Amino acid sequence: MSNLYALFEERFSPNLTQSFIITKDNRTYSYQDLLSSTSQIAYILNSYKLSKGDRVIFQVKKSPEAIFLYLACLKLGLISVPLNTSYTASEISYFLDDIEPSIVICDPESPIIKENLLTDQNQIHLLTLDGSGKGSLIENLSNDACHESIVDTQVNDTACILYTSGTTGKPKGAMITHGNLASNAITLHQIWGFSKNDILLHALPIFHVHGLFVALNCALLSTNTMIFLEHFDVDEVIHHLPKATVLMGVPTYYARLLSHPDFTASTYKNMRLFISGSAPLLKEVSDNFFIKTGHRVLERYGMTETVMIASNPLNGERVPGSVGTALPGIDVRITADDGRILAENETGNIQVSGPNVFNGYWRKPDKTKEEFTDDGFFKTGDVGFLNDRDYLTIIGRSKDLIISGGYNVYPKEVENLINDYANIEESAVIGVPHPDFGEGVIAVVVMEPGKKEEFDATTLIKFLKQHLANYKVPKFVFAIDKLPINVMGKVQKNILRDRFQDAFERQTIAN
Ligand code: MCA
Ligand code: AMP
Repeated sequence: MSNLYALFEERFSPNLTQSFIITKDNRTYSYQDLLSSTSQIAYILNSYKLSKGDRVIFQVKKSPEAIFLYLACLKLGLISVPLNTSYTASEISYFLDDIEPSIVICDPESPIIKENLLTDQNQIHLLTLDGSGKGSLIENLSNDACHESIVDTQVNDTACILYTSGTTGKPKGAMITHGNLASNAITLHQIWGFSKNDILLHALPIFHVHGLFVALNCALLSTNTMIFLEHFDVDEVIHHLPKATVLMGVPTYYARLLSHPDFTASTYKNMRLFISGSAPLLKEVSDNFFIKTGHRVLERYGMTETVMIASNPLNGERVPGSVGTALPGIDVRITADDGRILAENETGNIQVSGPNVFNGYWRKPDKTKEEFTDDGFFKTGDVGFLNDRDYLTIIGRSKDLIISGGYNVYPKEVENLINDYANIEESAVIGVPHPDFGEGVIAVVVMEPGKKEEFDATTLIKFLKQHLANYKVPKFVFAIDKLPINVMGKVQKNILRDRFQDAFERQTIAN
């Protein structure tokens, strides 16, 4: 049996009275509650006569019930497709067409309902689940209607599809298997020293690898208790942190904690481990955190397509600026553009292979092929080097990607929309230093000849907000006469990044 849910159930069955989730308003769910609610939701899903491999899209707020829904899908061998709650109608329409779900479960406020996105789709069942755990998915649950058996799956069967964009701006669904998730969870549980007594403060969103697979799967495998916050609110996190032993977050979390006056020694008195990932943790933040708390934040590295790849050690030297060594059983290598494998300390493309690497992009075999080398290594699109102790340092990306507060923004997707907007000839979307989000998104546009006077950043931003999740929308738009291009006709974004690098600093000063 390779079903990930079976692995979890085997671990928590002896500890059913243990608390699984404590919410911020002190509702407690035990592992017994997890078991019953998951079986009851599985019963409801199963009543729609779904088959292994059918897709279930959910765009729901964070709640314990949303976790039980994810677990019920695992249990039935259904493929979960969680969507970011800030996606707009146009973004969601693409996913609905691409994934062909059998069931969609969403918040009553989702554009799926508000903008009737399913009216033309045939045979898609629609159920609701709101942030308080209520909705049509839940209202018919009954203690007498449980689906107990776990569908047998193979390691290569897809458990989840998570969307990630790319250079064309069109999102691709990464097929993550039961085997990927199980091997990663087992490894992380071991190397980060999780035990039954850990209490994980979970403030991450649950529609990405970090919150759903790294944090949740580790907790499930260790039968941990999670303090479960709907989102990262620094005051709330500080309020709950004294009860926790582990926190996982993006670098913005650590920068916000550090600059909060109430983040004092009594707040982190029980903490054993602070973990950071999804974006580079600035050395300055890592050092200041260490000076203040005596804790060196453990930085690790991953991707949607590979889940976790490398980590600094629990015991041993945690090197600020490095993401540590490859996880056990995973190969990381550095290559030149011609494929030659590089020696230690030489900078090149980071490639990875191992049981963590996904099974390809949903219905995109050509795209999948492009991202793998002939000998089966996945091309991460990140650039870095390995030192003489095999510690990996990421120094940049060959892919055109901005990471803002841990969320990925693919410039092409934003540029495509801007270029279609009235009077704009061309645009470049870039990431520049942001004091809170690490990188912040800005756009640089060139107006059509004779239309310079028509430039209006406010209405353009308003238009973009209708089509894009908020975090992708440029915080500023600047108009210039001409984009810098190289001899190949490609926009030189590095020149633009230099020119606008203090865009957010200027704004902070202006405020
Ligand atoms: C919110 N806004 C953002 C971001 N978040 N803008 C840019 N980048 C962001 N990340 C918008 C809001 O909509 C709002 O817009 C304005 O910025 C200010 O919002 P604020 O209240 O300050 O933000 P927040 O609600 O406190 O959210 C910040 C956050 C959040 C807590 C850092 O972005 C977050 O939870 N990030 C974590 C993402 C994550 O889990 N990534 C993991 C991906 P307006 O003013 O217009 O309303 S998995 C992954 O990357 C790999 C595999 C890995 O290695 O883990
Ligand atoms: P995603 O597409 O959301 O899976 O984002 C994956 C990308 O996030 C990676 O390819 C890296 O560029 C970046 N990333 C994740 N963790 C780190 C880290 N610790 N340091 C630097 N970049 C990171």
